[in-house]
This record gives sequence, structure tokens and C-alpha cells, in this order.
Amino acid sequence: IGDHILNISLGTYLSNSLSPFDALFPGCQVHDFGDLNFTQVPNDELYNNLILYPRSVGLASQVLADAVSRAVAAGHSCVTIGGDHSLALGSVSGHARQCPHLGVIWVDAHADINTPLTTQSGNLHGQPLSFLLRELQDKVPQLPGFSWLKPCLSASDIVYIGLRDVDPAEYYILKNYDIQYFSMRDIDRLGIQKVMERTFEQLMGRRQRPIHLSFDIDAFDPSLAPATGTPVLGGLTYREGMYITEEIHNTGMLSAVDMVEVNPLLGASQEEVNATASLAVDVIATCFGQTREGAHTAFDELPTPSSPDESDSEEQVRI
Ligand SMILES: [Mn+2]
Repeated sequence: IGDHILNISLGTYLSNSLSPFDALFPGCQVHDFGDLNFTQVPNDELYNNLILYPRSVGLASQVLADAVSRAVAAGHSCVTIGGDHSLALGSVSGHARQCPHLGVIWVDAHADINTPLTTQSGNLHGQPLSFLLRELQDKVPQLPGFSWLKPCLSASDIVYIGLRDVDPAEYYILKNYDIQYFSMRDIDRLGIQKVMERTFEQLMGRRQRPIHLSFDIDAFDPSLAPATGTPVLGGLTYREGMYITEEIHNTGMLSAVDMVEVNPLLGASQEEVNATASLAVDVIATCFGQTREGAHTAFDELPTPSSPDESDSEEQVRI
């Protein structure tokens, strides 16, 4: 959705060109809800001469919010595969409808918290958090197509990880509304282990709560995830990315995941596209229990040889 409205999503790409979801995520029971159908609203004129496709993004987000809400209500951990990061408008709203006390971990190179009045690009994928944050509502105009959307997060419900390209107005918001963030510089300074410790302290220091992980693939370094719309040098290593998701899995509180901004049309080669897509698959699989020590699937007994091996006794004689 957003400016990628006509692009194929990672989900479509995965189900068309790799293997079925069940094979990609061993140990998980996967229920594929399929692609959602979005209609591009005709004559969807710019809002304020700048904001692109407000009615189409608003309507798509509303459809997605209903779908996510239904999936969570049915007891699933809901994975939403995008698409661009404006989809968090729908996924977080739908999730919050079932889990009003959720906390959000936003892994991204960008803060995505411009308001429609501060954005330079007009892209709604750089603004989703401004619509979701209660404290910002007196700064956010009502966009056509957005009347259904109610802010569902407070500033203290969000932690960012991986920031390294933040606009001046966004920096102002992070500082003035006291939003917790760990930039790449913070990760360099503290190490990823401390960053995760502090993330959980912020979100779950007082009580356990459902976690919504909104993971933008551009949080990774572009050398690992090149097929994306707004790459920024100096991103997460593979190991840092896996550590983040391993630790989130270990909380036992992960309730919804967004995987966004994988854009198969933007890879310079098939290798780049495949590398970016399989990185996204690793992120999702690790969220649901894949570990670097080995998959903890059912394996509870080593096979025992059925009869003594003859060569073995010969060897013993020689010794
Ligand atoms: Mn983003």
C-alpha cells in the first residue's frame, strides 16, 4: 500500500517463488489467511497538495485492521507481510482492538513519525506512528479515509531499535514526547544485549504485556537487505537482527509481527531479491522459535545401535 500500492508484496513473492509457508517456518502451525484485496480509490487526490493516496491507504488500513483483529481474536499470533510501513496503521490498530495494553517494538532505520504537516515526501509510510500516538493528536489533521482510525498508543508504549535517518521534526517528537529509542549509535555504545534488556525494561518493567513487533527490513544494513525502498548505510548486522528476534521470542509475549518494505521489484538482481526475502523469512522464523543453537523441534532420544559392532571388539583387543 502507500506508494507501493501496485507492487507485489513479499507475501505474494514468497508464496509464488519460494516454498509454502509451512516449509519456510518449521515447527510453526501456519494458517495462511491469503492476500487481502485492496481497492485503489479512484480520483484519490493529494491531501494538502502533498500527501499521496490518503483515501486508498486509509481504506486499505481499515481492511487490514479488521483482518488482524479477527486473527488475534481467534488466538493466532498474527504476521502481516507487506507492503510498505504504512500498513502498521492497520496492523497496530487491529491488534490494539483485541489487546489495548500492547507495547510496540519498532525496528527500523527511520522513525516513521512525521505528521502530515511535517512530512517532506508526502509518503504515508513515513508517518504511521503520528496517527497512532495519542499525544500527537492535536498536531495531526483528519485525512480523508482516516475517520475510522483512533490513536491507540501512548509515547511510553513504543521502543525504537536501529534508527539512523531521522528528520528534524521527528527528532523533535522523539525528544519532546519522551519516546524511548536506540539508534545505531546506541547499539554501538551499549551492545545489542543491553539494548534488548532496556527495551523490555521500558515495555514490561511493571507488568507483562502483548508485544507488537513492527520490523522494517531496512533496519538491516543494505549489504544484507538491498531490495528495499529507502536503504541507509550502517544498519543492523545479521547477528544483531537475530538477537533482537530471539530475545523477543523468549519473552513469550509476542502477539503480532509486521514484516515490511521488502520490495522484490527494487533488487538489482535475483540474488539481491532472494537474499532480502530469505532474511525476512529468518526474522519471522526466529520470532517464532528458530534458534541459532538448533531448532527445538521434537527430538527427545538418540538412536541406540541394535547389536554390538564386531569391528569394535577387534579394536579393543588390539589395544
Ligand atoms: Mn519503516
